[in-house]
Amino acid sequence: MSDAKLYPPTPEFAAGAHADADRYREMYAASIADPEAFWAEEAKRLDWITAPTKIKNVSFAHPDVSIKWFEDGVLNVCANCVDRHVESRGDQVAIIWEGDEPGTQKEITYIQLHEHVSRFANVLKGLGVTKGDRVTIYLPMIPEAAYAMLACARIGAVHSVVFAGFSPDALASRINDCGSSVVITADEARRGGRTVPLKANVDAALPHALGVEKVLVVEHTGAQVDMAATRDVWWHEAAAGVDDFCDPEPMSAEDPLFILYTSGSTGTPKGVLHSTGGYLLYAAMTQQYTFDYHDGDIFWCGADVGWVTGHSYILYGPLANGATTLMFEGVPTYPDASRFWRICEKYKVNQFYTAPTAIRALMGAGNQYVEGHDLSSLKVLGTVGEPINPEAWNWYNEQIGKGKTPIVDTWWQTETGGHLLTPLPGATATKPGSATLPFFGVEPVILDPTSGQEITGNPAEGVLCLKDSWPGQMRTVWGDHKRFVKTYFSDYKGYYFSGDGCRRDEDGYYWITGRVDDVINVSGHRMGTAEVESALVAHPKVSEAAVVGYPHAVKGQGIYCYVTLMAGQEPTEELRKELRDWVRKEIGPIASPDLIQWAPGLPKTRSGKIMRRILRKIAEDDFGALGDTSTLAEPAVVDDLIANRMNKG
Ligand code: 6R9
Repeated sequence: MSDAKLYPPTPEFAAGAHADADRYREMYAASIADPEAFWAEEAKRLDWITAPTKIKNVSFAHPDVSIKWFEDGVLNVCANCVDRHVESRGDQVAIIWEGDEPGTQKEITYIQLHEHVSRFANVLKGLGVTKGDRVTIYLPMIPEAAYAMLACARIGAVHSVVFAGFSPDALASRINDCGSSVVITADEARRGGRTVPLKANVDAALPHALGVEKVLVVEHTGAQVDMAATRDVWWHEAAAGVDDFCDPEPMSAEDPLFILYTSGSTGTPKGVLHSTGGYLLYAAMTQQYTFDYHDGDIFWCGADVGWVTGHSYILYGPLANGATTLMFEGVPTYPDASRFWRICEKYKVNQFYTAPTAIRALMGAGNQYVEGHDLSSLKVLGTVGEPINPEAWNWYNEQIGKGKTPIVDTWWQTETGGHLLTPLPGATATKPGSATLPFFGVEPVILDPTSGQEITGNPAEGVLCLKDSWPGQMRTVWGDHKRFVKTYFSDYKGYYFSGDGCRRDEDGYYWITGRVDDVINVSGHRMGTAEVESALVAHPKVSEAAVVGYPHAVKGQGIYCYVTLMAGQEPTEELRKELRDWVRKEIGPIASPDLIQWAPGLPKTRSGKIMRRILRKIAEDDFGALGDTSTLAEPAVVDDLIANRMNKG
């Protein structure tokens, strides 16, 4: 694919950009040659209470793996995102909020943000929250989500944001894992003209999360909700009784900033822990360079704050840089498929960042939804979350970017805090479908999955690992450092293992080929197949289940479930629907099965291991390539599965 069409930056764009090709090369070389000097200099972009003198202290090879950046530095994340802008740009809008219903909007200046966040911090203190405590945030995409996160950072509490689409069970397990005693929620969320009963979900979760002492409730839709007398507190009532001044807590650079749960190939979701100094620095720097962000730009990241993309590129990165960041409550297709473009036009958005699944859905809706909207303010377009297919890339480029707006395909993970592979819009000639080249300080390597040896030279194909640390890297799995070491550092000693397969072409460009583990990527949402399986087998009529991904035109991957029923159960359409609803209830709507195939048996080895490789091939409609089936205990099972394969959704 090295012959793929190249889209170089225009000379005009390069001339005005933070980095052109030469600058990128120089800075990249410097960042690898002397990381200490490079990052000591970059650290100056933050306001430190005590500037760091110890820059990097990392060992990937140590049996316990230790990662520390700027360890003797002292700072406060909220002061960096809010207070320091109050003097220089206090009246500038910090957050533009666009509600689900067209016509509902708010603009919050840095001065106002400072007041809201300070009050929020004082309310949390009043509820007994102190430095190091964990606070679970289960909120819709409303400004209060930003206030809540920044308020935690202000007082040194560790936030754990749980996506508002997760079920009460998923919420309870995340509350329990990190031991939060306070939950922040709203009466309801609003999405695409519908409402989600968030407070009722919290009420349903709390009998399974007994450590919660206080629930702070934001009034959003005004719906009637139950309030438990001693436990539940209305945010607006509590806020009326506190001061709008609250000193930011001095934090060590290595103190935890937040926990964010993410799916792996085994077990329950992991609490990815991010640090204070390194994370903020990396989010800020990537937001500036990857999107070529300049003062005064209107920046829109269309993710949800429940995912890492929302943390780094709605909140922390843009606000650390003093940007105007746009927060959108709704969905791309409500009231119709022109919503994104209407918002871009309305606010004269300069940088727009979304997921390939949204681009594919809007492409499918037709160009009439784009036509007639003035998109001339757009300077950079971004994508994230999954590989982007060239058709979607071309549509984005032609219809939205009008053939002259650079597209940055950013590869990164919850674990990485910010972009690791990405073009810089003034520096990198792009190729549709490639995340191109490493960001400053990032050393990607491709390893042979069998020998674990680095494949040098081009082209190369194998698993993607990182040779050394970058400041935004996660520090541990909350409460389980052993799991951190085992998940990321044990398969390939001395490297961080991403879990992704990757190809490097003749030009040294990286092409992500997808996960090599049992993680699937559905509409840019990451999910462990094991989580869906355990939800299915929890149903009384299900005896066994195996879940794999399959190619899906809009979602990227769909969820394909093989289900074996308990003896005597009838495989009916009603039961299919019941199982779909069951999984939605157990995990949330994003985990809803696309296809359920009744399987009288699952292909297993003689030792009883399910042969997922075969199930994946059947789901992909690739029967010719089933591979070695000699270890199957009952080969006839496979013939049955092939004969009854479900049609693609
Ligand atoms: C930020 C985020 C991480 C996984 C990652 C990979 C996939 C993300 C991608 C991409 C191809 C891109 N992924 N960006 N694949 N091209 N530009 O998405 O974090 O939810 O943790 O998912 O998503 O498989 O390993 P997270």
